[in-house]
Amino acid sequence: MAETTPTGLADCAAEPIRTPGAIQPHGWLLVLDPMDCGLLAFSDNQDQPRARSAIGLLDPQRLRSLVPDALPVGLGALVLDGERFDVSAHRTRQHCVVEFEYATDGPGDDAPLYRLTRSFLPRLQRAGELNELARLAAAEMKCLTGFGRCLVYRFDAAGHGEVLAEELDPGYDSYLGHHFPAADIPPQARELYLLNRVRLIADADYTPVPLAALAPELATEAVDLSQAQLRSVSPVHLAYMRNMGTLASMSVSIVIDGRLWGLISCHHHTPRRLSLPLRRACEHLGELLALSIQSNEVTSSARSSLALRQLTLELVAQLSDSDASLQQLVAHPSQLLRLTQSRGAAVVRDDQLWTTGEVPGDDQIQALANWVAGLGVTVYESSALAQHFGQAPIPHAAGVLAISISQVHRHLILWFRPEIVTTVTWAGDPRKAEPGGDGHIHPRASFASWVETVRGRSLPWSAEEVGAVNELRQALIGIVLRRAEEVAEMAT
Ligand code: BLA
Repeated sequence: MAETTPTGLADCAAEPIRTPGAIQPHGWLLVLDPMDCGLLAFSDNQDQPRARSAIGLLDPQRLRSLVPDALPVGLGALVLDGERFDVSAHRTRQHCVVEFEYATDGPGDDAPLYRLTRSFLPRLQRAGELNELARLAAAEMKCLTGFGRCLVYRFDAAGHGEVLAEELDPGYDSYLGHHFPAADIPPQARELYLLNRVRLIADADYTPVPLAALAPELATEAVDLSQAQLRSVSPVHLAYMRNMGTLASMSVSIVIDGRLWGLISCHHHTPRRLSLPLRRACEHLGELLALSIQSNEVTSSARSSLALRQLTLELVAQLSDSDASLQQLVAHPSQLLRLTQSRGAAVVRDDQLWTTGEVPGDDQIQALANWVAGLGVTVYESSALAQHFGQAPIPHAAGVLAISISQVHRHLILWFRPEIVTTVTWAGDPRKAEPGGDGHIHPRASFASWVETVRGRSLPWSAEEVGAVNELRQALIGIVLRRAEEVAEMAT
């Protein structure tokens, strides 16, 4: 990716988003003592007598039974002075937090959950591949929530995101296929989104409501709001939303193997609320999608590993039948190249070299082999070799995969992939997150497509390909050892 201005991005990562000391105004919040349910603090849009009468309506047994760090539990609907609220509560390490959201007119029962299991799940199960899963999820989310734009968004290894699927109303710009830089969502936010799986920002123009403590010793900036539905969000992110023309947003985490794989992100041009039960259904949608993606990944990885293992066995069998010298591998170029989907390969045995297909010059290969051997690794892979080795790009070797067969000798096998020039469409120039006159970092102002041409890269090596050459390496070591034993036996 293009260079991102590092200045100020550390600020983003340092923002204490779990403890903003304030909430969004579409409800109010009480901080209670977890033992005696006494009032410790409340949001400033409430007064003390009303806060106390609200506590009187709650079941203290239920509040005391909450488990610290667990997700909030719904306490149902409650009417206070003629006004209806959706109530939820959770325990932090120190406090019991109770939230009262002004009830919305949206669906308030379990109908969305029923719909999810009845019609969405079977469709997910029938879907063949990732893009289809993502498309179904975007469509279902749009249907459930009525947001104007719903995106399914996947993070790559560097944390940049790519929009895999979207569902739009007229008047919403398309972001399909667009990439968003990692800096848009700083690390502490990603960490938090593993814990709380759904976040609603009802109105990006809102005025935060501060918490007020009854006792001076309680610093409201220290109240942990990580799991609070009403948590006030980062002002930088609110500016980001406004720049995007989005006044309401909701995002749902897609968590696979304990990792934030991506988000389902929803936008609306105007302020928008969703009821607690509906948000819960959205959370389940995210879980169903995550499970389906995971099972899809496991199946396709197993299928590809199996095919590669067969190829490895064929290669090894041919080698065992011959006089078992490493250079025999290039005598079967099609299998050797197919194993890693590469265009050229080389066998290096000390100063000797055998090659097949499209490869760099002999001297370049030897220099590269020297360098790889010096790294002291058994398997080396890069799909951007020029960033790591040599001053200039090497022809035919934008990407290299290599195995080292011996710790003593310079015996290596290398595979080469050519450069693939790609274009990446970013939603706005990612370098535009810059410090403003106030010294703080500001999100970029434009999300218009910005096309970057990426050079010097090959297609990435898959985990299965890296696994396959590692297996080949083990087998070759076995063969070499057996040959050495045979030679020793013949000598005695
Ligand atoms: C949070 N930034 C976020 C979130 C999203 C994005 C989805 C999570 C919001 C939530 O779930 O409530 C970014 N929104 C996107 C992206 C898409 C989208 C990529 O719709 C793509 C479709 N943001 C910046 C810069 C900073 C920054 C420069 O652009 C830092 C100075 C900060 N973003 C920032 C912070 C949060 C955030 C601090 C956390 C907000 C919070 O939860 O309090």
